[in-house]
Amino acid sequence: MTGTLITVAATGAEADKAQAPALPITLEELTKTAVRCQEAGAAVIHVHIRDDEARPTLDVSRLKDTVAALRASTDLIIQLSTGGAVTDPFDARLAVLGARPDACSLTCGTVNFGDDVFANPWGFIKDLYQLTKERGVVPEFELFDFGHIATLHRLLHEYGPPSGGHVHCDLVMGVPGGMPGDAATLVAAVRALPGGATWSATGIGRTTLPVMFAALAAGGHLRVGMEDTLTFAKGRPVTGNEELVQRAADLADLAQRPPMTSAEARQFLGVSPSGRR
Ligand code: KMH
Ligand code: ZN
Repeated sequence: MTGTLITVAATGAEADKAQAPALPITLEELTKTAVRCQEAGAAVIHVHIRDDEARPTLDVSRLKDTVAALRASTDLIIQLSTGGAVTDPFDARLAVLGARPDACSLTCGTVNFGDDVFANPWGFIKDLYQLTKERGVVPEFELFDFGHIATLHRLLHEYGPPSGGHVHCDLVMGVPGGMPGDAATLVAAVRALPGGATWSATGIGRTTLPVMFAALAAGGHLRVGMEDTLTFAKGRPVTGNEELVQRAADLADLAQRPPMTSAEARQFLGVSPSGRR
């Protein structure tokens, strides 16, 4: 059994800074968060950025600055979101790879997303996948529902293995419109994954804890962070991403699968050695 890969999804595109003051939205807030999360046990940071008005943006020059700042201050694997916000056009989502991250998210299908639709048609998925291979960016396959797993099989069958050679997935559970965040669904989803794939899981909102316990019990890895939950316990807002990472790291220790270091995670995921200077 390996250690536990812990990813922090620190910001997301949906939460409002006014309602969640601990949400990191400036570059300074994000780098401070990243340092603290690495100390607490994270090995990967899943990154969404905001503009000067705190709105989500995919501006490539800002993304480049973000990648450089995170590389200068941490050893974390930098995984840029190509999902962005539900309003982002496909060309802007493809252009994210121009910021030269270590890794990126790649969602394997369209899903209802609360009152919105998170659109990921086949044509976009295959174009993004081919671009990750051309640019040497390691994709993490985001799976919000069972149909996304079928599309992942098709993608690998038609276009071959990803950059880095290893398939790692993230089950994003409990999104209103996606698969529910419970143990039975997690086990069924894991059974349907391609042979040899590894996986993390995250549960949105109140499904955070059931999904985390189920993932550890089933031998998976963990994603946590303020993109996915703003509440640490009933009635108690999250005070910072690091406390979510610390809780995941404590549970991983308890499960006798301690958090992977970034160096271990690079080897595990097939990400090339740190670009830190
Ligand atoms: N913000 C969601 C619409 C990703 O980062 O790749 C999509 C999302 C997935 O967060
Ligand atoms: Zn995201």
